[in-house]
Amino acid sequence: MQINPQLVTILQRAQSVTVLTGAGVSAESGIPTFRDAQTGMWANFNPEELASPDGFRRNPKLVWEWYAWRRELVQQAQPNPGHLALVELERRMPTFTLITQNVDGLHQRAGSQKVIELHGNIGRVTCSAEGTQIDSWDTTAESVPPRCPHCGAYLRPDVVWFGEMLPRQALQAAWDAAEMCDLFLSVGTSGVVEPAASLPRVARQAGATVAVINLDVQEQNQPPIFSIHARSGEWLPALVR
Ligand code: BV8
Repeated sequence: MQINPQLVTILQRAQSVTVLTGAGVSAESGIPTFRDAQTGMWANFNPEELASPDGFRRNPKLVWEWYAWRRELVQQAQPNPGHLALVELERRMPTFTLITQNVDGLHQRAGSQKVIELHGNIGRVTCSAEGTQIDSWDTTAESVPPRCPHCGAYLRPDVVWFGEMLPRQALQAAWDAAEMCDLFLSVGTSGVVEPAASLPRVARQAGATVAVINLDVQEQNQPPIFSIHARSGEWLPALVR
């Protein structure tokens, strides 16, 4: 795969690179993206309803089971060449920030050191009443979802649901990283979900070159904006080759 020579030159000259990833980066690890029709037993459910406080209030058991199914997929998944290329880019760049919307922890498993998780992590569980992280709970209990060992409220995945605020520090760090970079890469995201979707614009307005790498974009290279129709698992390794 050929990388646009103008982009190669920009990367070579860049002191600071910020990357935003979405579900498309994990798609090549076998994890369905949000916009893919839900597969199998979840085909009839709208992820934006399941991933919401109302959805959890309405049917905590269903939502807990949806996350248990996704957690299983994540545990069986392996980081793909796109994740590994971002580890190499982090090693190479004087200043590098990886911001992810993904909740699968695959960037950390690939070896990325500094990952800003805007939407939390499906591998962590919190008390739905106190918000405290819970590392273990009584798995023999009948209750689904399990109950908090401290207060008895339902446990929930440590992710940001639609309609919930993002972790303030993570969002501020992401905003700062967008504002101070020379090159901003948006990879494998439909750019629908706010406030993450605003980060490329923040970078552009601060003077950065912005490259969007996605499967549902038209190829169009008008520096300082590049739209690249490519698979993240092919394009990112070619970038760091
Ligand atoms: C907030 C964790 C302030 C959970 C996620 C009305 C009421 C309330 C809020 C709103 C409202 N209207 C709008 C909002 C704001 C809302 C929002 O943006 N809604 C959207 C749907 C319009 N945002 C929020 O609610 C956020 N909070 O704003 O708080 C507030 C509070 C109250 C009231 C108002 C405002 C919270 C958003 C966080 C939601 N949680 N995840 C979970 O995972 O279960 S978001 C979820 O979507 C995932 O994190 C996912 O990553 C993310 C975004 O999707 P993408 O990553 O882009 O994935 P997607 O499937 O969309 O696209 C994949 C892309 O990859 C595709 O383009 C595909 O072509 C491409 N692709 C596929 N394969 C490849 C590839 N590209 C390259 N290579 C490949 N191989």
